[in-house]
Amino acid sequence: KFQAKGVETCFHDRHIGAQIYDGLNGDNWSLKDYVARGGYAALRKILTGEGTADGTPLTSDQVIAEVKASGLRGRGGAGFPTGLKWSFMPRQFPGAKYLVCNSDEGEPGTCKDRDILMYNPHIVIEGMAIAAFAMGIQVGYNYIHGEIFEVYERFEAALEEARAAGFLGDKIMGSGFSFQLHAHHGFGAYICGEETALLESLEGKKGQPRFKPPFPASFGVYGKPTTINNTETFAAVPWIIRNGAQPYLEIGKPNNGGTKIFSVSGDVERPGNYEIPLGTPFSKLLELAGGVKGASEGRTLKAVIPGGSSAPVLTAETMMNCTMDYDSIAKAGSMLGSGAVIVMNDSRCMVESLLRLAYFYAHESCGQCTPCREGTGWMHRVIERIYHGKGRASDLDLLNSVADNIQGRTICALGDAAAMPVRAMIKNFKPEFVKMIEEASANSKAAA
Ligand code: L3W
Ligand code: SF4
Repeated sequence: KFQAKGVETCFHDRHIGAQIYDGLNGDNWSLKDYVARGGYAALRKILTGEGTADGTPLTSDQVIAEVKASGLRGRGGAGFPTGLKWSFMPRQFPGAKYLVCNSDEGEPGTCKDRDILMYNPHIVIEGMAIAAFAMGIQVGYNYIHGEIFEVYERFEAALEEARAAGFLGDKIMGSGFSFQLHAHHGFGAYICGEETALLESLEGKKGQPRFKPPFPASFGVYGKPTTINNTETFAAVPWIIRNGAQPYLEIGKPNNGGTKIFSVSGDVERPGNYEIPLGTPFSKLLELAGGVKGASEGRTLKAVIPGGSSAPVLTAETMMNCTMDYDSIAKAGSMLGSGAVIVMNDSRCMVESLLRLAYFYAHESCGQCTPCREGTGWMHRVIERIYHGKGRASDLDLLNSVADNIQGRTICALGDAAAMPVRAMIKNFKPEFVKMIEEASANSKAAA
């Protein structure tokens, strides 16, 4: 009855200072177009030395050092430093080790990775090949979300092109480096975006998260060392290798270098994906997205979820003082997450919005941990009764208590992701919840 949906319309042509979207027109995804835009030059630079200062190929240490120096932070949600993660991979490990791209984009509001794979698939292939070279990996998988089959087909087509051109496979560009990359089609469960559930699913098992540690860096696919990064993270790598770490750092803010794609949805005039430098004021992003929907009829900004449904909601006032980067949003009490910006104007009922989110998490809990399995359903039922005029005076304390008993007590971050929005909505928009509960109480007294 309540469907938690992401945005339905995506655009690929709205960007400023773009690195990933640069030069895209919606049709020029193929290898020939990518090469014309400078594609695979970064991989060539590494493997053949073409374009390096002294004409010598780069070593894997040099590639990792460059990515570390760029300060690139993981674009999937946690913002973990990419170069540091790559340095965890034991390069002298004697057996198999794997590279995985997490394209299981399922966070409500997030729709950036599917656009990258659809309109610029080779940038991900090149980024993965560079990562594989840096970590001495020979096999990689791209795990693609199950509900976007056309994106899977597009990526498969790009893989075929890359193999035929010698950018994937044995002895790439005549070097000693070989890398086989495969696409894997998921089945649409949100939890498979959690990295260890994804690995389980990739192995053909039920997608349920594993305990961490051990982290995938030491125990990943088939128990082997595995590095897993988000699609957008891999897509950022070719630019860094081509142009250098310093220019990348200089786009954005200290500790928040480069561009980021934000999926702007909800009450804006032009919902879509926008690639902008990290550190851009939120007001500028809102302006790019056409401003608040209905502003000409007097509608105003009420609230924003800045980083996907897992991120705590922020009030309009707080958000208008933020810049779009990891540190500014964290300081404001939320998280940049995967960059899904859900905008709500003053027509929105926050109880109803929270009800949708609570339904989503209750539905998507994998059921392994009692606090998450029972708590998400419990929170949903309490919010549902508030919304349907049957709320009780004690319900807000009850919701906070259930949230407290979920957060930090589960195997994976889904429990926290379900608890945090509940607490933030009640904290920031309490009068709306109280009003609904008081009206319910007054109505029931009148009926009696
Ligand atoms: C080795 C250590 N590796 C950490 C690695 C770890 C992972 C990365 C970040 O959650 C968030 C979550 C969602 N040795 C390590 C280590 N690592 N310490 O670093 O780890 P972690 O645990 O901080 O984050 P996570 O479990 O990856 C991701 C939030 O993102 N989120 C979800 C977005 C969903 C999508 C989507 O649908 N595509 O992006 C949105 O906000 O709630 O907090 O690789 O292995 N000592
Ligand atoms: Fe499954 Fe929820 Fe536990 Fe994560 S927190 S493992 S989704 S039950």
